[in-house]
Amino acid sequence: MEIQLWRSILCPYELAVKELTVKFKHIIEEYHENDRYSPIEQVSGRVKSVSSILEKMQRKDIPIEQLETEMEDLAGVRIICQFEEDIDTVAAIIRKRTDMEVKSEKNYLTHIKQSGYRSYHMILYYTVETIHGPKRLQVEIQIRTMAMNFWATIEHSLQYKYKGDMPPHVAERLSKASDAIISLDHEMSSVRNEIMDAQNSSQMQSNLVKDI
Ligand code: 0O2
Repeated sequence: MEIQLWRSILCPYELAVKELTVKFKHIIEEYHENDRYSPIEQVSGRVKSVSSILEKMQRKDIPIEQLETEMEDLAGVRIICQFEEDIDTVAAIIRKRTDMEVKSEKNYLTHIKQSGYRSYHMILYYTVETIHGPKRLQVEIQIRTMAMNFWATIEHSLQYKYKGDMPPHVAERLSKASDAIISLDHEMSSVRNEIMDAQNSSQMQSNLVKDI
């Protein structure tokens, strides 16, 4: 297929990624403007590369006519949170929005992938306005902690390096590293809860002093 044709297919997906990235970044700003902790730490997005699309079409036997219905991650947005509990908050924010419709959700936090991959995935329907009129398309949202992202980024580059043929001892070490990431996320949440408890009790004490 000609490059121009690929560009015309992927152009609305570029717009969707740009719009959604702006919208999620704006949520961070709104929290900060209201002096509140933001459950979103960072946002990034990408349109799948043509080589990656072709590889997935071949692997999943997807004909070109069904590309846009079958391949749900042509547009992808990644939302990074500080703490694991923020992931639920972000998913709830997305479910409530009127400009995004949730098609499906995959919880790789409760159903950890064999590789050790953890993340919360949502497939959304999102409408963009193009010069040909409105276009409703699918976008994959990946929500994960900074620690999960650290693991997934390194594992993804190793998968690329080994071209899907990762030596078992490397896969084993990555699986152990994934367990360490689970412990790290739990530990950081526990530290955060302790700090919040301490802050709440000192706030209560200062309120008591004011009342006296
Ligand atoms: P990219 O653009 O390189 O990120 P698939 O795994 O694609 O056959 P499916 O059902 O289409 O299966 O999607 P799934 O598993 O819900 O999500 C696919 C995306 O999740 C991947 O995109 C990765 O970004 C991420 N992902 C899923 N499993 C793993 C994993 O074991 N390790 C890492 N690092 N990431 C994973 P792609 O296709 O890799 O594309």
